[in-house]
Amino acid sequence: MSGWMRGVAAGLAGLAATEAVAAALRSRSFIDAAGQLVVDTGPLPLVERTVQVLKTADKPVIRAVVAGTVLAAGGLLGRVQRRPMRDLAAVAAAAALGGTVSLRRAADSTAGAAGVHQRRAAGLTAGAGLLTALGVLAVPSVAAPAAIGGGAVLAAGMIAQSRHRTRHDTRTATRSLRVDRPLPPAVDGAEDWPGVSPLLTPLERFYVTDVNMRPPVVDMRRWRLAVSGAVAAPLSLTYDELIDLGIVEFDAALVCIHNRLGWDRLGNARWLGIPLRRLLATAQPDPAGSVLVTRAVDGWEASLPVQLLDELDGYVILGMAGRPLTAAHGFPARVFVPGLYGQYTGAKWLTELRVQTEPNRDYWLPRGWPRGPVRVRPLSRIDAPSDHALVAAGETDIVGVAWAPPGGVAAVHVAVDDQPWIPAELAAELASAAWRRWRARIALTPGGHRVRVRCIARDGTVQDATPRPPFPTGASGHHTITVTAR
Ligand SMILES: Nc1nc2c(c(=O)[nH]1)N[C@H]1C(S)=C(S)[C@@H](COP(=O)(O)O)O[C@H]1N2
Ligand SMILES: [Mo]
Repeated sequence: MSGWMRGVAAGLAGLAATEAVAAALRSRSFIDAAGQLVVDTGPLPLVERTVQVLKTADKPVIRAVVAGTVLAAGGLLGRVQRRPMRDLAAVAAAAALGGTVSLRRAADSTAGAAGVHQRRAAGLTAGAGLLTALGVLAVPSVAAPAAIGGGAVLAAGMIAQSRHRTRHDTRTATRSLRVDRPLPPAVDGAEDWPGVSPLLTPLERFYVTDVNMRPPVVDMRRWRLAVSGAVAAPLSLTYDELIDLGIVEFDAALVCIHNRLGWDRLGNARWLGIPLRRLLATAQPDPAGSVLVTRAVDGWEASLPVQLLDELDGYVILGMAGRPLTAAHGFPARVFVPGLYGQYTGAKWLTELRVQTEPNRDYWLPRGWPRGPVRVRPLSRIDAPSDHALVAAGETDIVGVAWAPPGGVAAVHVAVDDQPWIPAELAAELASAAWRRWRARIALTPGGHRVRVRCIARDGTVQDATPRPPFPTGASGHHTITVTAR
C-alpha cells in the first residue's frame, strides 16, 4: 500500500476512533465540533454564499468537508517519512487542537443551568483518534483492515445518531399540551387546486435552520425556563408549570430571512404557545427594561424590544401541529413572534427570557447583520406550474402562496410577460399571520412566456419589485417563472 493511501487509512481509522470514544463517553462528536467552528467563525460573505448554493443541505456538506480535510491531512502525513519523535510531537499537538475544538462551545454554554447533556473528555477522544492514526501509520500491515473497520464504525455511528434523535423526539411529551380553545380543522377551499402547497406545511417538510450542527439534547429533569433580569418577580418554570399558564393555538408562517424568491425556507404551521405578554405580566418587568433577550441552552441569543410586544403577538412555543416541538424545531420551547424573520424572532431550545435595560450583543450582530428586529417583507411564490414547464396553450391555472405576516394578504396579482397585472382568486384566510393560497387563470398563446406574481398586504404595502439578496433585510423582487405553451 502506498504512503498516501496508508495515510488516508490512518485518517479514517483515527476519525472513527475519535467518534467512537466520543459516543462512548457521551462527549461531543469531533466532526460536529469542527463543523461548528466553521459555522461560528465563517466570514459573512462565505456563509451567505454557502447558504445560497447549498440551500438547506449545509450541515451534511460541512461534515463531509471536515471529514475530507482530515483524510487529506492523513494522506499528506502518510507521504512523509516516519520519525518517531516528530510523529509523537505531531500527535500531542493535534490532540490538543482537537480537544480544544471539541470543548469550545461547551465552555461558553449554560449547559449546567439548562441541563444540556454534558460534553466531557474532549481531549481524550481527540487523543484516542490520533494515537490510532499514528498506530496505523507505524504498522503498514494494519492499514487496510483499519480503513475498512474505520469506515464501518463511522457508518454505524451515523445510523446510531439518527436513531438517537428519533428516540429523543418521542420521549419529549412529559405531559399532553392541553389547549384552551382548539382551532377548527384547517380548510381554505383550495384543497383541490393541483400543485399548490399544503395549507399547513407537514412537519417533515418544514424547513430547519440554525447554527447548530445537531440540535442540543436537553435533560428535562433539569430544564427550567427562567424569566430574569430587570423584573420584580423572577420566575423559574418547569415544562409542566409552563403548560399550566394556559396554551393557545394559532396559525402563522415562519419565514427565514434567507428565503429567496421561489424558495421554501418558510413554512405555515399550527403552533401551541403561551403569550409572552402573559409571562411578562407575571414577572413584572422594570419600566426601564426595554430589551427582552431570548437565550438558548447553548448560549445563542436573539433579543426583542419589549415595546414591540405591545404591537406584535409573541409566544413561548411548546408545540407544532398538535404535538410537542421536535428537537430540530427547538424542543422543549422556543420564542416566535409572527411578522419577524426567523433569526430575529427568538431562540429555539429556549432556557431564559432576560429583561435588560441595555442593548444586547445578539448572535447575528458581530456577524454583520442589522440589530433588527427585521420584519418579514410581503412576498408571494408560484407553486405550479414549475419553472420551464410545458403547458397547453390557451387557459392555464397558476397557483401558489402569498404571505404578509402579521397583518395578512389583501390581494395577489399575476402578470404574463409585459401585460398588466391581473388579480388572482384568493383562498379563504386561515389567519392573518398565516400564508394564503391563490389561483389565477391566464391565457397563453403558443410559445415561451414569463409569469410573475406579487402580493399586496392588508396595510396597502405592495410587494417590493426591487431584486434584493437576503442580506441584510430579506429578499425582495418578483418570483418569476418561464413556461412554454404548446
Ligand atoms: N437557538 C437558536 N434559535 C434559533 C436559531 C439558531 O441558530 N439557534 N436560528 C433562527 C433562525 S435563523 C430561524 S430561520 C429559525 C428557524 O426555525 P426552524 O428551524 O424551526 O424552521 O430559528 C431561529 N432560532
Ligand atoms: Mo433564518
